[in-house]
Amino acid sequence: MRVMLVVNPRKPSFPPYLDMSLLSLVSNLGEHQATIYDLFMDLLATRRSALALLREAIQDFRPDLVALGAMSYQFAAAQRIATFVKAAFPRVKTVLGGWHLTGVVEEGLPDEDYRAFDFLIYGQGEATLTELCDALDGEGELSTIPGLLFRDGDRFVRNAWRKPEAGAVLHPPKRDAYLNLERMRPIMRRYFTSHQGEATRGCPHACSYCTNLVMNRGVILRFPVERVIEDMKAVQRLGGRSYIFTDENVLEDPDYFERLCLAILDHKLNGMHLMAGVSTESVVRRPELIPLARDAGFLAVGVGAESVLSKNLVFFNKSWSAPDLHRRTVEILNQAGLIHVSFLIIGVPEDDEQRIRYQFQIMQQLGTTPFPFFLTPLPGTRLKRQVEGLGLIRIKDLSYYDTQTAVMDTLHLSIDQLEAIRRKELLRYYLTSGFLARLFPRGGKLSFGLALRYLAGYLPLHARSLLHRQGERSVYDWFRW
Ligand code: B12
Ligand code: SF4
Repeated sequence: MRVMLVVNPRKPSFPPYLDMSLLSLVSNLGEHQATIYDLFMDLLATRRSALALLREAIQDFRPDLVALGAMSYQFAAAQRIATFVKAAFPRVKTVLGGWHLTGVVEEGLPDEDYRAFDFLIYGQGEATLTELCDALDGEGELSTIPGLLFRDGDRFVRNAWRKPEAGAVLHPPKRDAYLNLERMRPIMRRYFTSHQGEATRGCPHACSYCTNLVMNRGVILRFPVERVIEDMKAVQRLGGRSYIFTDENVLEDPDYFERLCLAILDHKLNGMHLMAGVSTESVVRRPELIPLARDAGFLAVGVGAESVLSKNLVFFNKSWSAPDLHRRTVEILNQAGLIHVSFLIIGVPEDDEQRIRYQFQIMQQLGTTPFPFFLTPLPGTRLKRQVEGLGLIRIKDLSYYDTQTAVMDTLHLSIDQLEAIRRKELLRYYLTSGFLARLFPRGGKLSFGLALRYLAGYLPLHARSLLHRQGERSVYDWFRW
């Protein structure tokens, strides 16, 4: 079977990311001939229209199956690509997988919005996609493949859930498995291009707004440290400099993380720029790991704080990450001279202007950069079930469910007011916090170039937050169809 995995071209932010999900899928397809077509990178490299590029790629590779993934805000783009593929190449089968679909399946059977797809895969996809390809080659039955939905006439039949396995053995990412590798090379080598990698997958928590629970079901997969090291070297060989861990919390297992950092130092890979997400509780548990992480090349981390109000954390089912742990986390990170942002979710039903402003101010006083998201009822989450009955959801079009657009009123504020408050608070923060000075921490080893890289990555997102007006399609739709 010839499989072409197409990168969803609807992406919000600079710098460009090389998606981890498709890399893992393409690397575990066994004997099947598979490639990734990074449509996003080709749009960057060529400035041509998306559908013309896609047509060319399909004519070039001649796939039997085109595979697409999508977050909720990207679903319409995946749908559009699949519709195009079915119309222009009727012989080619289409399959959709990923976070959005997994959330939708959690809520019931997908409806006619999915008619451009022949197959749907929910949950982690490596084994299911391989078994689907085997079955299409005549080896095995569709009805016995866990994690698959297949068509019976107009409707989908859903097979049983495929339980993620903590001990699953997955092949390391094939970093060169791109159809458009040559065109991508110059972009891959750029300072700001983020190559993604995995050390662990999964999270033991169940925050109400997060899709992780439906995807990974609390199962945690840890890859051997040597595998991570080999993968970092592969990225280096491609000329990559920035490596982002997609782990939900790279510090989840402190002993494992310590071994990883020591191995990075041992193999002299600490010249790469590493980034990761961390939880407050894990930073505070083993503070001595933070200077070690810095020495190993970790440049910036995102802290999963979400709020400085205990009441909000209870609402998020996240009281294990108490405000005090966040305060201590910021101290530890600042002492080590690591760049960090603290994620902040605003738009909780009880939020009024005062509560939101208070949270921005506290974060500023603590010495961290608030990185705000709007509370978004993503499909399959407990949050969606919680808020549906409250009548607060104003925007139903999922293309806006990017967490940077307010889609839900609070009991006291409309979505327009929420957007206006975020703009005001972000502006106030940038003008009064000494943000730029903090990019060059005393005793830290950051150069101006690195600071610029960091800014290049994060400022457009904030700029979008500042400039965005309700109803505008924003930077996501810059490419031509
Ligand atoms: C790393 C990460 C990022 C990175 C990189 C994103 C990227 N495009 O690669 C950054 C920081 C940039 C990011 C940003 C955003 N993210 Co994010 N991110 C994650 C995170 C933590 C891990 C994703 C990952 O790469 N995991 C490792 C890979 C190997 O696993 P995987 O992605 O789950 O892929 C498996 C399955 O999903 C499935 N699968 C996926 N695609 C496909 C396709 C096919 C054909 C098949 C068969 C299967 C399949 O099989 C894969 C292998 O098992 C997830 C949380 C999570 N646990 O999934 C959130 C998550 C994906 N992000 C989310 C969101 C909303 C965003 C943002 C919109 C806003 C935000 N929260 O920051 C932006 C959008 C950015 C963008 N570029 O599109 C949501 C998506 C939920 C939804 N229903 O839409 C998630 C699930 C977190 C959450 N809040 O619940 N994100
Ligand atoms: S938000 Fe973070 S800590 Fe909470 S369930 Fe999702 S990945 Fe885990």
